[in-house]
Amino acid sequence: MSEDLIVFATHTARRAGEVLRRYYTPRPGVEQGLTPDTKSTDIDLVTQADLESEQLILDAIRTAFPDHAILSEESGESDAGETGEAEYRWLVDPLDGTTNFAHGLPVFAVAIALEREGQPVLAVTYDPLRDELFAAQAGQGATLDGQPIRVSTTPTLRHSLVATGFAYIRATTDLNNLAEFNRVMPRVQGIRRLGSASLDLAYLACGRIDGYWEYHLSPWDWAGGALLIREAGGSVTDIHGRPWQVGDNSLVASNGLIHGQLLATVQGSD
Ligand code: 2AM
Ligand code: CA
Repeated sequence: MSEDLIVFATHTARRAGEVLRRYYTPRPGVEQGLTPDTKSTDIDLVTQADLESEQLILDAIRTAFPDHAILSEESGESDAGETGEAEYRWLVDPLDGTTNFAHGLPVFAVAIALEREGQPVLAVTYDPLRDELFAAQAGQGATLDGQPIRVSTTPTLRHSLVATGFAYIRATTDLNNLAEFNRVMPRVQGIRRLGSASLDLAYLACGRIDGYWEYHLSPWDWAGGALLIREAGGSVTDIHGRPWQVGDNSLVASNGLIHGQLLATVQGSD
């Protein structure tokens, strides 16, 4: 993996984070020029910040790597080249934690990942408010602000702090994660619902939390975090325990030590 790619991704995520910082309003009652718009549902908020951050990232990628494909949260898929079969594809979430952002909750990130022939090979997740930058390259470990990170060594589910989330389609599907939540809750030290999947996974990679599960998210929410965790020594599977792949509809991640227990509890097979 070229050093240029990680330098590019880091620089671009920081610039996009600057955009989010500029638009972020910690006191949402006070008008600061932010105009929340509505997308598919009234809780799926799109903001100007989201679109401007995305534009910056897409422009940067197209200029630097015109033959790479891009899959981005707001713009969808854009193929590069004539065949539409690029070797590299960027997965871009210009604002992960949109609902938090729109409410002034300081928990959101820019998430940029790169796949090569369908496999995540590079990840950068940047929290612009804490100025924390998580990065990983396949086979080269994961870092937080340049320092190597590892998953936790918590040995049992009972002592674990875990995170989950409830996708926006929760009102229209039976797979709304509530039964799973009920099963996990009494068996762990605590559950957190941060509202930013990319930060959940980055926090798992650096040992702040021990486990995570969620359904129904998109490749850009998960791909970079999955690489961060694997490179930090953790496990990332689907709900059935198979190695997680881009496109899967569920993701269970852990420090590895609690993976069997967490899977069994989420599945209800324990
Ligand atoms: P977002 O802020 O970019 O929308 C919260 O559980 C996490 O779920 C966030 O990372 C949020 O990303 C993501 N999310 C919620 N609903 C989603 C949906 N319908 N599709 C993709 N991601 C979703
Ligand atoms: Ca997202």
